[in-house]
Amino acid sequence: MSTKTATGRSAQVEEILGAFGMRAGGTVSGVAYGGRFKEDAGGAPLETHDPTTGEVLAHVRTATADDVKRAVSAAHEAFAQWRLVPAPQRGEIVRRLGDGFRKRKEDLARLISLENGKILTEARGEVQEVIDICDLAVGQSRQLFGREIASERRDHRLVEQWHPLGVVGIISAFNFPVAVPGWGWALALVCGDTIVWKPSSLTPLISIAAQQIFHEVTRGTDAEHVFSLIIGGGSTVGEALVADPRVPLIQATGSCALGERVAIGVARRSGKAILELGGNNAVIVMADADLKLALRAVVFGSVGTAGQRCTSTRRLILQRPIAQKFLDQLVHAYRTIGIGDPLDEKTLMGPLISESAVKDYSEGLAEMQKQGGKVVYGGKVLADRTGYFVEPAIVKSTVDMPIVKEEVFAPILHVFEVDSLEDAVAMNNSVPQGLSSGLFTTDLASAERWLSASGSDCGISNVNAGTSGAEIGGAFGGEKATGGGRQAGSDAWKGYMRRQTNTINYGTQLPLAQGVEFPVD
Ligand code: UN1
Repeated sequence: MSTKTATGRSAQVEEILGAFGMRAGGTVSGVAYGGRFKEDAGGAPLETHDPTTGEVLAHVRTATADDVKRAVSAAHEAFAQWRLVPAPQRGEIVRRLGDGFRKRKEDLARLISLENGKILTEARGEVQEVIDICDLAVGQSRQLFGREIASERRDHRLVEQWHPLGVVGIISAFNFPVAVPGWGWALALVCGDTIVWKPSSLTPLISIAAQQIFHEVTRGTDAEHVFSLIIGGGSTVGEALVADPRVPLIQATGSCALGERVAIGVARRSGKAILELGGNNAVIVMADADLKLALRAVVFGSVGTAGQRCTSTRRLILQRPIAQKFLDQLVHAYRTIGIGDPLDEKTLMGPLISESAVKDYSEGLAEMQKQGGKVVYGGKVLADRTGYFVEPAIVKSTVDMPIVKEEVFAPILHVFEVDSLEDAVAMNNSVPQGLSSGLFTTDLASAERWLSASGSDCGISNVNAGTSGAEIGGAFGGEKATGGGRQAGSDAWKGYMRRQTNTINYGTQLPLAQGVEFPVD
């Protein structure tokens, strides 16, 4: 650690953990159901690390497959009552949840910065994202409506309504330890579902803190038992959750490989999945673009969160006339990025999450070079300090490099040159993933072509805005290998409910649809 003395740092760590009743080197339970933490959880012990120093932050008691069964049973039982609570009253609980996060915003942001390594402003933004989705869900709780459809039969009414679905399993990743699962909590709860949450084992303390907020907010209410936490490995806890037929929906965020396991596991029992998997997001900068705007968006997209967002910009496609100029400006901007302690307000890039993430970065870069990529900036692991720090890297690549089709979850940006918008769009669409994309141009026709049916094939497609940092009001998710799921705003709530079509005959005859005659005396 370069910016603080060891003692200063330890005091800071104690203070951050202390805000949630935890202490450095202590042991905490990562299992909670039925409204309380289980202090005797007996799964494999887990250590969580401070990515800034590499030191152990705390030890966590994890769930066994039996705990998962018990947590699902508790959630299943709670569902029987929770689904009967009027939706706007469920919304009231979610309003209090949002207020709970508002009250603890700074404490939680500091814990996120500590355990996840993202810089403070982004950590605050992440907690804000939970608050925002709670606000949205409160309004939504009064708007869970179906349609009335014109019936072809006299004296008949054809309607659809939406009912609570059941227990929702939420599997979330380290990179957005509260915002992305928060999209699920907020919507699932107003929709009348109960939740069993399996967060990433890389950020257990953050999820324990979130669970505490949940307990504080719901103690003594109808919602006391609706939210469970099961920290533990994917092969025990994750698989048990995915396989449980009492969990009709799994919301999962993570790699494409994880998504495949979840999709197959859930399909085996005809469950539903909302998947948000890998991205391989491109920004295209046309020669007529406002380059200043584009530069800021590309730097935030590629270096922000140390390149560990699913929406991080991984490919930069430059139109040839401005390519060299833009690349020079980008390299210049990269040089000014302060890398260091994420809790220091001046830092723009914190550490990667783990030693294995550093390995993926180094191996990814080595493979890119082997395949013909040229590193034009960065590429080094910062060995002058403790923790998991690397330089952000820019690599001049070619589309025929197989690794360009993969999501390397690290701050590495591939740069390409193209002649036309058509070539740029084809390049954007040439990877297996389809999450986010952005075009920078001042030409209206180019912008509209980009957004048309033959433009970007991604779930998120922007004009003069980068690939990351979406607002919660829109539906979030992507196509192809990204999994096709949609979360957060728009009508994503429908994914957390079951639709029922109702035909009501208020007449004295029984006319059959499609004109079928079936006389019975
Ligand atoms: C993710 O990285 O899994 O759009 C989600 C964004 C954030 C969410 C990222 N609002 O970058």
